[in-house]
Amino acid sequence: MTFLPDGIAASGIDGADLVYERPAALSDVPTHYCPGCTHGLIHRLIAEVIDELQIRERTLCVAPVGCAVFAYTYFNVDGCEAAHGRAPAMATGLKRIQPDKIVFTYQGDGDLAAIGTNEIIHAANRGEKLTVIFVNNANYGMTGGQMAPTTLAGMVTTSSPYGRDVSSVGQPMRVAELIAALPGTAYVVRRSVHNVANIRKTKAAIKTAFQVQMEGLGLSLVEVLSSCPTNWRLKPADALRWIEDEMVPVFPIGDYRVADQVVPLTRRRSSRRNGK
Ligand SMILES: Cc1ncc(C[n+]2csc(CCOP(=O)(O)OP(=O)(O)O)c2C)c(N)n1
Ligand code: SF4
Repeated sequence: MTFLPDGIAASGIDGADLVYERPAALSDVPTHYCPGCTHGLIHRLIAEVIDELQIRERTLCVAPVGCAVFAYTYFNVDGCEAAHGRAPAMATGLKRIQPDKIVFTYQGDGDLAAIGTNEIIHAANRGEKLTVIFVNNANYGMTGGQMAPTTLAGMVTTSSPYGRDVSSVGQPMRVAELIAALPGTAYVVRRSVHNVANIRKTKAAIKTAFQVQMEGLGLSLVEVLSSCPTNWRLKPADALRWIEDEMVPVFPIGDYRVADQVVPLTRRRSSRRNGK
């Protein structure tokens, strides 16, 4: 029997007409994310990629501390919960004892760029063969919207009520640029999910990042600009516009490290898209 949410059932749409299915790599559980939050969307992109690469049975997820703390319940893969910021260290251990597994961390900016800065920098420098999905929403979402290393200059948060003062706390940290400078990395890019075109590009980048790990090429990291309508005090659609207007100029979308061995992976996909 096809499960139809109440709204769709009431609309009279036949379940047989639905083509938008839940990826096998996502669990069938209710979400705890706020309405309009793009964490769930990013989860879906990762799950679609895991399905397409047929790696569900050998993928391990390392969940962070932050709004994605329950990520291990949403992905239908084996998973672990790491202490605040320690996901790359835990992932290193998992990958080293089971090199045939595909190990990814899913981390917010407070988790990765504040308390976990040390872990990510050293994992990248060592060239651990991991995939890191780094969700940048410019604040500490889960604990009430405090200032994070990625908070924009002048941005008001619960712990910077007069706006981020860069003369005392520094400029927003550009993680993709920072990590790309480390020699152990193979693929480091920044993407965004504020509109459909960018969502598609984000999915392609996540796929490349997993393929880089499958080929054993080095650390791959995809930074994703993500919305936090609740703490930004914006409606979901306005939050997406805020990403485009305010975040993208500070955190430019782009490729920051694509190692020579990774280039053929990206070419293969674009020639398939062009029907070659
Ligand atoms: C050692 C430790 N310090 C602080 C906390 C409190 N804490 C939990 S989540 C969080 C912020 C997470 O923010 P971020 O990583 O940006 O993720 P988001 O919630 O925005 O997705 C903090 C400070 C904690 N759980 N453990
Ligand atoms: S607090 Fe922000 S990041 Fe956390 S679930 Fe809500 S909207 Fe998403």
